[in-house]
Amino acid sequence: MIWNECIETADREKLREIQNERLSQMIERIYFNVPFYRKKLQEKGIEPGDIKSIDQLKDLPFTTKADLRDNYPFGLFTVPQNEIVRLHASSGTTGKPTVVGYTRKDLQTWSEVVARALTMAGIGKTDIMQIAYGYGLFTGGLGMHYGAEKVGASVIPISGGNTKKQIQLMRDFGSTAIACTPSYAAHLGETIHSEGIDLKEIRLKAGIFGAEPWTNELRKQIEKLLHIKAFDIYGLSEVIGPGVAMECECQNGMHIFEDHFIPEIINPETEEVLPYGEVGELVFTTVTKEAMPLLRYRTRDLTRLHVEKCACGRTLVRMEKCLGRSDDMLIIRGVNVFPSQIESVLLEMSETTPHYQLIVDRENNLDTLTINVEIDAQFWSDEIKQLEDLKKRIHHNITSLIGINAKINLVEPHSITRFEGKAQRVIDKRK
Ligand code: DLL
Repeated sequence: MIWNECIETADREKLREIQNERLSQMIERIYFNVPFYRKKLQEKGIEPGDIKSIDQLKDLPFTTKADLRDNYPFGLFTVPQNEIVRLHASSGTTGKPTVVGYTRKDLQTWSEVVARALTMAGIGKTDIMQIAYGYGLFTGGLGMHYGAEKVGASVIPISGGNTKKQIQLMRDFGSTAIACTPSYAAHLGETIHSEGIDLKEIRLKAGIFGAEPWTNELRKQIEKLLHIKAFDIYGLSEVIGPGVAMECECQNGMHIFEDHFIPEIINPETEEVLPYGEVGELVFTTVTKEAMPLLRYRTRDLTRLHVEKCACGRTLVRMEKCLGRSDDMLIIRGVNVFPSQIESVLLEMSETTPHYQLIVDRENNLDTLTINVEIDAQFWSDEIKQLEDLKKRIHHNITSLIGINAKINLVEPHSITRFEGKAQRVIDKRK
């Protein structure tokens, strides 16, 4: 089923017309209402009436996370406070949070895109949906919540954490769908198994996982642990929250809701726009947002776009699973390493669990990488030889993929910290 057939399967020419018109209106809104944007546009000699087509996007200025911080908290809002009905914020690792505001219409847009996303995963009126993303300033909980209500599912707003209670409600209420981070889904699955709960008592059929990068290998593990189909959902608070893009049943990339969020891929160094199919940084222009529209917002997420029509019938562009964020990319002795590459290697091996930790340090002016790998209980052995063999295999597989010599530590089952929200797998001691 398709939630908004008219848009999701629209002819690309028709979609383009919608985008052109919305972009032109958006430029007008930000020019007249946000001093920051007026200045930036004037610096490029652009007047509101000049922009008539999305082909002109490439000539427009970018917005970065630093711009959001500089205008903290409400400097990029285009409407007065009395039109703002919700505020969210993402914590970030340093300094002030990034603030986002929504008008009533923005909240409707948000529910609409999440409704489209959930429909892609086959979720509707007959479903009981457990929302285990955090509720609060994080957009995950409330964002999914209103979309799930819109499709008519019975929503369980349990929020993140409290694993025992999650499992109890899952059994007692008969949840058929769950939304949480993929790392937490893996933890839930493992707990169900370690508690000896019969999977027949669990009615889950679909999981909506996102908010952090995850590999197809982790997908397979979660699907096996929970007997579900696992879907990838992408989003970021600055743009709206969850529901910027979502996988359909074909699972060959996430369809971007382009009538609201126009994507571009750029070379992060030269800022030049790259053609479909090339890897680069994802940039979004939010053409319908009222409270805080963003012009060419640099997400730092690395991926590529595909425009060919999908077998599901949708014509919306697809983005591949994120490789990672350019700021999560580790440079170890000059070699670029993404945590997701290491995850793929580890999870292709049956002996390891989806829990690992990367520790980067510097000794004698040389970068070092240590990987703590948690071993599945079935394979944890008292025999040193057996563990040594496993360690050698992991070392070999990782070195042949990333080309650097990592120190591998095998650690006992259940010894690596579990996260209820986004997992933190990298400790970079060089910083
Ligand atoms: O994580 C919104 C969200 C909530 C998305 C629930 C999906 C589900 P932020 O906290 O602002 O918002 O973090 C946004 O998380 O730029 C990506 O780096 C990463 N991210 C989000 N979804 C995915 C995904 C929410 N499916 C940042 N795959 C983004 C990879 C993701 N990375």
